[in-house]
Amino acid sequence: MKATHWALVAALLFAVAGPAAAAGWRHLGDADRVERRPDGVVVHSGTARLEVRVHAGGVFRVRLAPDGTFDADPSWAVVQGAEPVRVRIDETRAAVRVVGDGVAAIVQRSPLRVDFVDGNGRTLLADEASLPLAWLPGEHGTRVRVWKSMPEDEHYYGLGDKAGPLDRRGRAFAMWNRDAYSWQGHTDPLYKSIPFFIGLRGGIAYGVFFDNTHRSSFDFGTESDGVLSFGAEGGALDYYFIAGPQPAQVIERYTALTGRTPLPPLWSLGFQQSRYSYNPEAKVREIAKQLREHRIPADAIYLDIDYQKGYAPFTVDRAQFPGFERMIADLRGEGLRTVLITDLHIKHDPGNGYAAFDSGLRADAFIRNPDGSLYVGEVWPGDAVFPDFTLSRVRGWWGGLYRDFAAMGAAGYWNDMNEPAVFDGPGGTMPLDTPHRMDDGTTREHREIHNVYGMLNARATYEGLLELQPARRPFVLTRAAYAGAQRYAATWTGDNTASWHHLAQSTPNLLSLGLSGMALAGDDVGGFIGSPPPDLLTRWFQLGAFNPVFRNHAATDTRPHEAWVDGPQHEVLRREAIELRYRLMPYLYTAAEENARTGMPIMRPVFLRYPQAEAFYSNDRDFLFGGDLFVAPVVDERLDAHAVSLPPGAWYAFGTSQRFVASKEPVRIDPRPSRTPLYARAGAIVPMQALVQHTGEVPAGPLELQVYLPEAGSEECRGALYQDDGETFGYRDGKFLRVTYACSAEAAVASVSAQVAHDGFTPWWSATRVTMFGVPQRPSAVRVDGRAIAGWKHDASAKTVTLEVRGGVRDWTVEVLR
Ligand code: MIG
Repeated sequence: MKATHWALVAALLFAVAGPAAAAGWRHLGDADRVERRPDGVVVHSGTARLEVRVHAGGVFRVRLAPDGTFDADPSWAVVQGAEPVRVRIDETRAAVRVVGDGVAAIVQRSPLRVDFVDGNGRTLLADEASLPLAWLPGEHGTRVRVWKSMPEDEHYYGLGDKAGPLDRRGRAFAMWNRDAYSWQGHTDPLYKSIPFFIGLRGGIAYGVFFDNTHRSSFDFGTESDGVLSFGAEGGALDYYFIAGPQPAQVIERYTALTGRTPLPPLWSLGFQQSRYSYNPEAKVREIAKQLREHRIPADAIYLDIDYQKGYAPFTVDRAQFPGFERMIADLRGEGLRTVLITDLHIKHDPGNGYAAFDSGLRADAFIRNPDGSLYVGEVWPGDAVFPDFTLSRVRGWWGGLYRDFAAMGAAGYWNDMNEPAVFDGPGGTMPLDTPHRMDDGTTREHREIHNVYGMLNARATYEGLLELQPARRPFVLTRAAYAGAQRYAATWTGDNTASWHHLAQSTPNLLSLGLSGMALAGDDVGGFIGSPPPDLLTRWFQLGAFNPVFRNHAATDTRPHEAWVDGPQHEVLRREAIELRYRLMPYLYTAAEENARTGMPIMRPVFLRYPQAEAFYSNDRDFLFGGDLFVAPVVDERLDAHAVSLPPGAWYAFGTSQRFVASKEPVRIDPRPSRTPLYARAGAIVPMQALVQHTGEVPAGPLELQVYLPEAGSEECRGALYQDDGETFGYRDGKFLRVTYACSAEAAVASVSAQVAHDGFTPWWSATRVTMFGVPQRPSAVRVDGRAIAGWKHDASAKTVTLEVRGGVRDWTVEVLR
């Protein structure tokens, strides 16, 4: 090693280890002994033990036990059991190599530390040699921390919905669920704790999941140049290293580990109208009527806290909502589902016949203080009590609270305030020493359960609904989350603000949630806090139309936010944005099914599909919607030409034959477009449908396929379609339809074909209308399944061929002879 390098190490030791050591941190020393296991090694170092095991293909688990005993702590997040993987262990004087599935963990003996290396010998992630793993015993548990070297050209993504740029490099973050009302770009922490990040360098990715529910922190180079670290205030040092090499594989493995989002009900992908609050009943009915009169397609209306009596969850203020059940049924008749807020804080209201409180008290469902008395905190209802969601029997009790609302026909539920937010509690939550009871009879302090509490609330809701309505896919919207919450709920980014800054912030937050396993996410379209000027609100609708959850919401005391409030010019643009989303529903639903099956997010950063495209590593504005559409939204108020850099390859302006090839020069769109700039990949096959006013309406007409022809023999051309009843779990018994599409463009013939991969559901259509983009010359003939057909159309100026393939579900091939 060069002398300068040693100087650097010394400086680092002084900068980081120095003060850390002074504060009493104990770092791992040398390895004394290595024990082999079928799936890895356990290494002894003094009293400490370090375990490095292969958990599943490409996934290593690293655990440290400072005192030599590993806690049998079951994880709240991990659902994947350790898989049998063939592991090879080689020992040398300096190191032990654990090789599983092409990736190696190299356990260096002096000092004891772990490096992860890929099959090509490239180091993916290495403990900082001068700073081995460390722990610091304290009054409330032992702090733990890991330091890793941080290559200069590495980028970091994930950690859930953190504010600020998508690339986390150069910043530090805490994990502590917090009611972050009016959060801004620099605010941290926010509502969720997802201690998972992705490292990306030169197109090669890996992931780290630090499975620790205590307050934790991640530092990407602020504490010390060239060093990243993560650790927690207590609990185990227990993390997973997840190999790629593609970022998509990292996500697939992370979501195999922590679970995937079950297929959502189709209606939840429609446009959702909300406000704090729509009350009384007449107001709700009025909004429903307006949606339909203005022909704003919509699938859901939310009732916020004011429908309840005295803000007591699971009650209805009958003075304001005399015909609550009838209202829900009438809305449903209009194709609008009702989503009810059901906060977890149960009003402390003894002796008044309040069922949620009385039954909870009887069931001993509420959290108690260390002295055994009920823990009471102030929230919306005034004095409130809090379910002990760590107990499975309490989750069961909570789930039963939905019985009446489910019977009334409510379609979805909104779990807000579940960080938990407590107005008069220390730090806005409950005291850290409040005990939570566990199924095994032990208790855990709030400091350990806090970050997972909201997820357990969502879990209780989801599982309860499944129990009540086993054939229905539940829809739950949660504000707080821990890793794995995607198994139970969709989410949103909390109380954002009606500003251009927040419009721009929406995309990195939602992309990050998608990278972190929570793909079903949206933000409050229009901004929650404050009143957006008309053009901001219009832009927000135009962006929100490409968010997985598309919900317009606003706080009390703000001006109305609905699509029609700013006159016909704005209404037209907002309606157009919503209509395009509905026309794209087959494509969107197919992307949602892919997410449920593989974890691949619906909204994707460009680097997810094009890992080598470094120009997009720090692009916070543009993204892919599904696999094949590129969205370059307008997120600032300036009127300048809109510059768009396209992802690699060739792209079409959506719905046209106008083709662009990505180059270093951005495409400039001038004058400023009235729609969101949208592009389809050359080689995309996009399934669409006729416009409907809600997802329950049967589209009139054929399935529509937009085929964007690639250059002869160049880009891959394919598409997919997934359909089912949109509502039940029938798909688990094979009641779904899957069609794959392929196309090719040769000099003499352009062809597109459909192949039915699974035929278990009969969709609405009895024909497919194919529109091929990029056909300048009038074809000499068009054939379907080898036979020439009539009735096709060529539009010379649009450079399209349109034709219809008769019949519902079947394989077919279309050939367009040039
Ligand atoms: O403290 O239920 O983020 O969406 O409208 C405010 C009222 C409580 C916060 C949520 C917001 C919701 C509001 N809630």
